Amino acid sequence: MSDVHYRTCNLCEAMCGVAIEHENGQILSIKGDKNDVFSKGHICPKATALQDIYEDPDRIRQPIERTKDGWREISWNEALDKASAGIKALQSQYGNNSLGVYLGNPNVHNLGGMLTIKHILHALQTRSRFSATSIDQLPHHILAYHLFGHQLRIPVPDINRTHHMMIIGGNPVASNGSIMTVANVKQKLKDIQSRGGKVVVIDPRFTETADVASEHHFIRPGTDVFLLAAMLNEVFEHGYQKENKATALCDDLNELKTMVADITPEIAAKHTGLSAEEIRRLVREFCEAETAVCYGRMGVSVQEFGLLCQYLIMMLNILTGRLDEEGGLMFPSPAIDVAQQSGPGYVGKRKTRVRGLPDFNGEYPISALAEEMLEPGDGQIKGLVTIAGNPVLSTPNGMQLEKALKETEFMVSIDYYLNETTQHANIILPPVSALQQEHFDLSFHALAVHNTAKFSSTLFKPSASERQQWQIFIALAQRLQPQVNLSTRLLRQLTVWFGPKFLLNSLLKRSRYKNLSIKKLLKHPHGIDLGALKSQLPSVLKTKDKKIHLNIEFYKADIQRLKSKLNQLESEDSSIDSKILLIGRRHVRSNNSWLHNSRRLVKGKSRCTLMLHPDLAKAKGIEEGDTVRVTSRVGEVLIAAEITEKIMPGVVSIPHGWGHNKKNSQLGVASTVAGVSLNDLTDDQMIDKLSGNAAVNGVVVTLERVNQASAVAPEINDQVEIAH
Ligand SMILES: Nc1nc2c(c(=O)[nH]1)N[C@H]1C(S)=C(S)[C@@H](COP(=O)(O)OP(=O)(O)OC[C@H]3O[C@@H](n4cnc5c(=O)[nH]c(N)nc54)[C@H](O)[C@@H]3O)O[C@H]1N2
Ligand SMILES: Nc1nc2c(c(=O)[nH]1)N[C@H]1C(S)=C(S)[C@@H](COP(=O)(O)OP(=O)(O)OC[C@H]3O[C@@H](n4cnc5c(=O)[nH]c(N)nc54)[C@H](O)[C@@H]3O)O[C@H]1N2
Ligand code: SF4
Ligand SMILES: [Mo]
Repeated sequence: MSDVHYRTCNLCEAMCGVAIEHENGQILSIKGDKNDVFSKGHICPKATALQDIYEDPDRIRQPIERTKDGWREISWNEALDKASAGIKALQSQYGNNSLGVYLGNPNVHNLGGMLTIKHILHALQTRSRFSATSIDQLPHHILAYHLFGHQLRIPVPDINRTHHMMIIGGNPVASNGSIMTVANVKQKLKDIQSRGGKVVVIDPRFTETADVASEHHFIRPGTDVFLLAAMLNEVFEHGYQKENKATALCDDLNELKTMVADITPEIAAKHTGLSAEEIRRLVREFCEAETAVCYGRMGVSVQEFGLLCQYLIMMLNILTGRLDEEGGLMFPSPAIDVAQQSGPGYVGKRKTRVRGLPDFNGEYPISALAEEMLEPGDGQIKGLVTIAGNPVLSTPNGMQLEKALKETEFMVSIDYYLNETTQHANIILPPVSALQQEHFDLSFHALAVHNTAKFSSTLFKPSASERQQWQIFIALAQRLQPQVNLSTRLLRQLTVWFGPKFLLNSLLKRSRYKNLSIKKLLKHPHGIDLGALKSQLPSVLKTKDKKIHLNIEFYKADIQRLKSKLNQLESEDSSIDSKILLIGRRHVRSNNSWLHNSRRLVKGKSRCTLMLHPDLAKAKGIEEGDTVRVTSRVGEVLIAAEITEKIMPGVVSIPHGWGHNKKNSQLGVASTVAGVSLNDLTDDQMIDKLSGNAAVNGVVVTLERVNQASAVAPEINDQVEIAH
């Protein structure tokens, strides 16, 4: 007899409920759970990957060690002993900070890992910490810290009730939303229009989201900051400001007026590609709408003015009375308030050794990792621990990082794939896959557009020889740092005995919602509905005086940089092929770099193509399917051309996360659809100076048609020199 298991898919931020039919340890089907209180039956094609990852013969199930004769399986005890001995030896020779740590994206999707990561981070005793945050949402955290007093106090669009949504640099129909946990976003965007509202998309590509929007505007990559400043300017010009509870809690908002005074819609029009009239109309419609919200995501976060862009977006929302209002930008009320469980954050306490880039909350910008490993001298990073990350494909100038990893003296990876990054490790410690874990979305309930709570139990029990991520963390911490104070010792021991579930349960017991517990959640396998977003100012604030601090001086300082950029643009030739700008893209059947080993997801036409506009193609003599050499300051790739009007002339796009052609990976399926890595072109020196966030959108490239009709050369990465 088959059975149905209900759980939340943890592959992306959308928290879809899935119904998994299974029999005798075999999965028969994965469908959307129609009764799920949050997602109501919606899933995307990636849900099937839950099965594919679980069954993948390439997924590592036992620790492995790299030897002269290749990889060999070793026992957990041997692996953990060797990993900790290697780390200790490195640190005693070169100092604690000679060990780098990189945390990748799936860490925030792993319940046990999240509840126990402090043990391993503490035991590693290094300040050389990096993560995917600084090629992603770092601006959101800095902004939340500055304005609302905590890095995790992040308001989200009230998409369910808004009448006007302006989306700048986000493609939620493909990505399923980010810093806005929402299932079936496509329907929700249609619903806005059905209730008489409008969805405006501003993006250098006519994306899948643009396709369902009311209107779309192309924008030249990296120029959003001018558009947003001009929009604020226009708000002041026309007196569109609206007072509400949020504005009453702010410092003097009029100070913003001088900040943006010089950036008129005419100036923005010159560089963005939108006309001054369009900009004025967009502002008017936004301000006149019954409810409205402006939402900016990766496209504006990972560019040279990432933080200033996010600041201006927030100011637009605040100034026009949209913060903490229904249909505007609202704070979720999750069952577990993650902001109560962690420190508020801090900006720029330390600087990186080589380039002097600021840290945030103890993490340095990822763009600095490779140079910190390659540049000799005191404080050089000589060894690395990666946890759920693939920075060779995911971070700027991936080949430079690859070079650094080849030279590293000792490396441990906690990961279940032997991929472009982990192949450089000495020891790989593999945790179990998603279906073998319990799940509760600590991170994404807190960013959700509707308040719910759901606990998923384990579908397949791990075998005696497999380990949960948290078990690896604790076991490694015990070896690295056996002498700890009594409370840490106790906490480690209790976690070993009861699993991190007891921690979750105690957090639920302290929830703002009464009578919550794992036991209660287990009785509701489709989740518990906790209601729509509610207005929460000022109690939601974590600032000491319960006020919103604009920190205007910090952001004003960046206006000088904006003006230099403006001068630079003024002096540039604006013909279509004089300065070609590269951007990324996401596809609904993919997830960063690590779902390409699922045959069901990668089948069909290659998706790793160079998108370019017919006018640009013509100017460069490129035809559909031609192999094109794309060159940036740091590298080059050969890739097939896909000519489409759905991209702005003068802009090209390559999806990130491909490039599975490295010799020593063990990715049977992915290696047959290798593609090339976008991050072999993105530049580690191109950052948002204000935040330290990577700037991977708007990279200057040149194109050259290669006179061979065949597809991408298989080992291209090995032939390319890194230019410095
Ligand atoms: N050019 C460009 N680069 C980008 C982006 C972009 O838009 N453009 N996007 C950026 C963004 S938003 C992100 S978040 C980063 C992602 O950057 P990373 O997190 O470094 O890369 P991923 O591809 O997500 O790799 C995840 C790794 O975790 C492993 N893994 C999966 N699940 C688990 C688990 O439960 N436990 C453990 N231990 N390992 C697991 C996988 O095998 C894989 O090796 O990439 C960034 N890179
Ligand atoms: N299918 C799928 N889903 C995913 C992921 C995935 O890899 N695949 N990754 C997950 C992760 S880790 C994250 S962080 C989220 C990201 O979620 P999103 O931010 O929604 O994802 P992107 O597709 O990167 O959207 C960025 C958009 O910005 C546009 N853009 C690029 N440069 C600029 C610019 O200069 N200005 C403007 N205005 N727009 C620009 C791009 O064309 C693109 O449409 O997605 C998550 N979901
Ligand atoms: S959108 Fe797809 S990958 Fe994301 S949670 Fe839903 S089913 Fe999973
Ligand atoms: Mo991300």
